[in-house]
This record gives sequence, C-alpha cells and structure tokens, in this order.
Amino acid sequence: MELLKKLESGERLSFEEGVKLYDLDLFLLSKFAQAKREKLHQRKTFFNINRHINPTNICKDVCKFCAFSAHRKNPNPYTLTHEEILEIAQDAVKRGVKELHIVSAHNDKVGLDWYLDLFKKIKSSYPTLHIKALTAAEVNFLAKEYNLSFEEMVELMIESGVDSMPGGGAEIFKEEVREKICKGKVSSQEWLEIHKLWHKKGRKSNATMLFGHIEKREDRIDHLLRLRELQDETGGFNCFIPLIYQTKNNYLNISNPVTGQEYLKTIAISRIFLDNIPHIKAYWATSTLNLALVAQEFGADDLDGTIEKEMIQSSAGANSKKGVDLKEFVALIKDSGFIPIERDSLYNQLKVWE
Ligand code: V47
Repeated sequence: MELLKKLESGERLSFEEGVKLYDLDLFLLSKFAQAKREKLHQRKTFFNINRHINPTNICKDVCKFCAFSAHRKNPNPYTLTHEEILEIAQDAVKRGVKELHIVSAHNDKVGLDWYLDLFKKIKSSYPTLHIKALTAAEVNFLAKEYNLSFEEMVELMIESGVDSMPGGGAEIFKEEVREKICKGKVSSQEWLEIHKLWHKKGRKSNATMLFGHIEKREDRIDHLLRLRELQDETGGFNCFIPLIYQTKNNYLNISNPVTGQEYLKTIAISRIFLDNIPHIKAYWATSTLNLALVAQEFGADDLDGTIEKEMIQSSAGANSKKGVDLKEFVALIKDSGFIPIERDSLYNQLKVWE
C-alpha cells in the first residue's frame, strides 16, 4: 500500500493521505509516530514549571464551546487587578516558576494599556520570568478595538515584554465549523497572519486545535495542513497542542466526548503529519494526566507543565483547576518509562530530573 510505503520512508503526506491515517490501526500509527518522536527527542519528555493566569473572564465574544467567560451558565464575572497579578507572579517566582502563561477573555473594559502596563511591570520586577501571553484571538480583538494593525500590535507586545505567544484561539480553521462554534471571533486567516507576523519578528509561538465537537476528521487534517504550510514559511511554531473539547457548562450540547482512542490517534497523526513542528504537547488539562502519560507512547514529547491554576478547561468540566505537584509530575513521567526534562519556554533543556 502506497501510504504505508510513505510512512516507512517518512515522506511528507498529502491532505488525502492525512485523512486516511485515521483508518489505520492505533498501534500501527503509534509505531510511525514513535519513530519520529524518538528520532527527534529520544525518550525525553519536556515540561516546564509554569503558572497559568487568566486575568479576566468578561468577554465580548460568544464562543459556544466556552465555559470560562462570564455568561448565563457561569455568572461570576471577575477581573484581577495588576496588584493581584503581581502578587501571583511574586509567589510563583519564589516557588521556582519560570513562565507565566497569561490568557484572558476579550474584555472591552480593560484596555490595551492595561495589558501592556501589566507586562512591563512583570518584566521590570522579574526580568528572567518568561511571559507567554495574548492569543491571536486577543491580539485581533485589541487591534480592532484600538484601530491598530496586527504589525503594530505585535510591536507593542514586544516592546512591553511579551516573550512568546500561546497557541489559543485557533480552534478549528475550517470556516464552516468556525462559523458554527465561534462566529465573529478571529478568522482563521487572521489567526495565521498574526502568528506569521510574530514569527517574522524572530519570535516563537504555539498552535492549538480544539477538537471532539462538531468537526469532522477531515477538518482536523485541514487544520494541520494550514499550520504545516505556515511553518514551512516561518519556522516559528515550537509546539502543536490538540485540545480535547470539554463538554460541560457551555452551549454546544455535545453528549459524546472524544474517546481515548481518538485522542491518541490524533496525537499520533499530528506527530506524523506535522513533519516540521518540533514538539507535540499532550495537554493534560484536557486529556487527564493519565491519558497524557499514555500519549508519550503515541508521539507526544511535551506535557506542558505544573500549571498551578487552570480556569478555562476546568470551567468546562476538566479536573485541572489545581495544577499538579512538581514531584508527583516528575515521578509519573519517570514511572511511565520516559526521561523528565525540565525546559524553558523555548525548549532549552534546563534540568534532567533523575
Ligand atoms: O483557544 C475553551 C480552549 C484555549 C474549551 O500555547 C477549551 O502552550 C476545551 O491558549 N474545552 C485557550 N478547550 C488555551 C490556550 C492554551 C492552552 C494550553 C497550552 C497553550 C500553549 C495554550 O482553550 C482556547 C480554546 O480552544 N477552550 N473552551 C473547552 N470547553
């Protein structure tokens, strides 16, 4: 079979071949995905000591899958103050946290300067703390609110101390699906344009894909293809993160969440298809820690980090609100037969946890 020959040789796959991968046996996919994983990273599994901060949940957009933003099903709007966020940062740094992952809702009451000043304050207090902040959806929202070009937004972010961009807001690029799940939010083209500009400034970012809702398998491959094409051009994506849609407290009404097998296939297919993105992250906040550990055998080489506090997926039912204890995390990676590598946000190796 032609496809198997291509898998054996590691040749690049077309869209149609990508779709056909889903018909293959899970363990056959694992064999090819693991060959790539081991060639790139051997048995290393990367993680970082990070703290997620979600400054506000008041949102002008209406994504049907979201349970985090304040709405009928989650009527508890909040906005943290700069002082509260700086206190969180101070506390986090004391505990060895090296990255702040700052992702918010699209709140027109907190302005652009509110964000930029926040980043500047964090950087001036903790110059070595990595700020991974503002999804392309937030960048698009702020650019439109303030009549700025994406290029201007990206420059302001860099001036204010943002080091890298998280991968959120990508959802599913297929326009027909996007229209149904997050109408009015950043378009796929805009999402890709913002990351392209960010990469052109020599910066790195991640890319996510929200799946397991109303999309088809073909739409996932279309998503991967669009990322692979941009990566060919810029080389700026560090990592790809398939996020399993969490079903609770939102307006999508999906009663059949994705199975473990479908998740593992998607991880393996991502590893095989995205031949130019170095890392595949099993984001345990959506997959559960147990399944993320299994995903290490299906192409995933990154387990995100300790997170400490997680609001977006846990609002929709995930068991990730409290993060994970560092020692337990490391022990679990080791017990599953992999080498825990503490990394910085740009995947430089900091420490091998023996
Ligand atoms: O884009 C919202 C997702 C994302 C749900 O770059 C949901 O390392 C599942 O940016 N079920 C934001 N997911 C999170 C994000 C992120 C997360 C982890 C790592 C990185 C990284 C970035 O959260 C959104 C959206 O796709 N999300 N609601 C839900 N019900």
